[in-house]
Amino acid sequence: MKTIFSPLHAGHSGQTELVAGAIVPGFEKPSRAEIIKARVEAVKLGPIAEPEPHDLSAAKRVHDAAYIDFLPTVWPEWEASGRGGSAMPFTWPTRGLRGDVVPKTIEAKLGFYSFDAGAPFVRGTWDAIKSSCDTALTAARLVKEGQRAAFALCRPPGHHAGSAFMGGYCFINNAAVAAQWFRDQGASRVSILDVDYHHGNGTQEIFYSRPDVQVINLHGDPMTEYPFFLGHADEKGAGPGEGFNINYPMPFGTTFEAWNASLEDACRKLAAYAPDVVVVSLGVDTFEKDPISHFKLVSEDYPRIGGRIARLGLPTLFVMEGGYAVDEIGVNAVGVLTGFEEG
Ligand code: Q9C
Ligand code: ZN
Repeated sequence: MKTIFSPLHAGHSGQTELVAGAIVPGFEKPSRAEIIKARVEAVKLGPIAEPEPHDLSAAKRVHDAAYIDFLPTVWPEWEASGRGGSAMPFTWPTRGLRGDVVPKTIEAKLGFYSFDAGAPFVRGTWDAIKSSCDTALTAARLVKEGQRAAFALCRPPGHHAGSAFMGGYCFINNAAVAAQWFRDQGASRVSILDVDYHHGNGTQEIFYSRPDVQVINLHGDPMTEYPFFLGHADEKGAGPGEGFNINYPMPFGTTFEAWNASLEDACRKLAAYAPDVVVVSLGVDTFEKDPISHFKLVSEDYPRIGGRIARLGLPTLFVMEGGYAVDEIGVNAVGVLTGFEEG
């Protein structure tokens, strides 16, 4: 299958994050995408091409226009204000505060458009966000034009970003933008299968009241795992979307055997929905050596995941999400893709 990749991701580099009370170098770093790209080349998965630029109208189909228009202003305003380090918020309009007035200070605007401090900006961040979205849309077009599958090697990832908020390393929800693009191109139904270790809270929020995009998530139980405030099994969709959001929260220590039982159930529900196309939010932070996660999948499990997805027999867009064990991220992520091609 073809891979879409943009070198512009590399400008989103040197971010810092807050971990257990300490400011540390970000886990979501450029080498992640470079190592995956090198593995795509090493196994000869297929050609690698750069994304075509798109205007922001596709992103604005699932995100608030004001939120998208804010993103390119963040770094210039942060820098002009004399602030240093990575641009990130400190204050959020949580319960008891006003969430209906956009403040004027850049740090406050970041809080207005975030749910955590986990999506830091540096100088090259906007160009990376834009190229990541373009990557998903370009790969989506390959699938629409008849390819069985395509790989959007997106960085930064997207599944924590909601209609009007960033967080968890995510800014634009690349998978959601692609899913909506398929709908706008004539697909009747689209399924999003999110196998990243973390719950894709942004994707769930975007499609929660809609029957035309099925959202299925396999993830660490939010009672004990980030993003904590969404991802429970009783979140099944609202109104016309009731029944079209499906969550599989799992405990720390989950091995492939138990995880795979959730995948099997998910694939049956997906097949019953009979979508025209599947968008896979592909995170490999389920890996046993992932530095921020607590599942126990091993490298041999990833091709089996790809094989099961292939047996759905549906056009499939893979969109890269998380995975922080950089030494094995190429083997694991591309393992899903080679498993798909052999399946
Ligand atoms: N103590 C994705 O995998 N963890 N995002 C924060 C701070 C945030 C993960 C831990 C994890 C975000 C796309
Ligand atoms: Zn994740």
